[in-house]
Amino acid sequence: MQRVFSGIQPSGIPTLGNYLGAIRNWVPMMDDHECIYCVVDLHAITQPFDPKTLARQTREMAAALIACGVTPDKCTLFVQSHVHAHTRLAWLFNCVARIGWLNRMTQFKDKAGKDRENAGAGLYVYPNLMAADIHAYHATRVPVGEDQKQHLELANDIGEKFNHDYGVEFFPHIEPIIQGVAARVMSLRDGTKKMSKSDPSDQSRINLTDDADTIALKIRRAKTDPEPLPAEMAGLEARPEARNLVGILAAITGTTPDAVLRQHEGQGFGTFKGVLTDALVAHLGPIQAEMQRLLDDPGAVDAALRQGADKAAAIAEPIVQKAEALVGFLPRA
Ligand code: AQP
Repeated sequence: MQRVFSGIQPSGIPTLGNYLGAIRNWVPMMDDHECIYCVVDLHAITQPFDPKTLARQTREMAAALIACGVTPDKCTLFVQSHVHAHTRLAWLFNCVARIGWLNRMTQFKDKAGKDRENAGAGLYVYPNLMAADIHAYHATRVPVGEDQKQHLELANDIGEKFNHDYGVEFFPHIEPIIQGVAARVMSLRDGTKKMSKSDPSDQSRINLTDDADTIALKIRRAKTDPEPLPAEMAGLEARPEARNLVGILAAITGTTPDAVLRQHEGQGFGTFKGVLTDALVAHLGPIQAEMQRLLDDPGAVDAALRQGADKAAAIAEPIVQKAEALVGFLPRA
């Protein structure tokens, strides 16, 4: 069975984008892969964050994952900072990766913005930590969006250079499991920008915890255009906001965008947004109820995460100790 690693940052309440693009796909993968799923709090502090809310957000993210069906019994679910193997291997990788490789990473350029000199060093070496997350488990399959492909290539470059430098075949090649473009959910305020949990505008996204009234309001206010819906997706090429709402309804109801259009052809957005709201409320309601039930007993969530961290460390410790031995460190007596 192939070993999968995937992570999600506790940088806010998970959005509909995180759910449709990542979390929902994690569930069926547990049937035929050995899955290691991680709430990556070390990554979350590479961008501005609030130390007062980080722990709560981390637990909430874990509860959201479990509520969406990422059952701790069927996978290894844990918090990144609870397993020290990640940072130890990341340090080795800081010394393996070349500055020139990191300079090519487009996500750093996007996230650092114009004031690059002032960006945190953690944001710069983020891809090395991501490489460590995966290689610490000898994971060979990683579900990623298009935007993360470059980081995965870097993880392979790092693994290969380590193997070459130390004359071993130690870190395996990682294959991406690419999620389709349709899995990319866009902002409700700007159809060219992805929906993001850290977007300053709460109106730009559906949070998994939004109640029915909030969902209805956000969808009602979602940017659209006055044209009716066409018969086929080709007719939505220049209408990114409309395309996004059609894509969301298709994803949430388990059909294709073209099938949605066949059913709603000629409709204006007043009617269509009502249908979309009802579908979202029906789909997210049970997830929210389960998440609330879990958060009413935070001790149980924390206990599940502790067990997950024990399981994760049992896999990662021997691998990272071996890497440290290859580097030549004196073992602790
Ligand atoms: N809008 C999206 N559509 C589809 N998939 C998405 N993902 C994120 N946004 C969308 C997927 O969610 C997973 C976890 O992402 P992450 O938390 O590691 O960071 P991110 O990709 O940067 O997500 P956010 O929500 O935009 O977080 P912030 O605001 O903290 O940067 C990934 O698999 C991602 O592809």
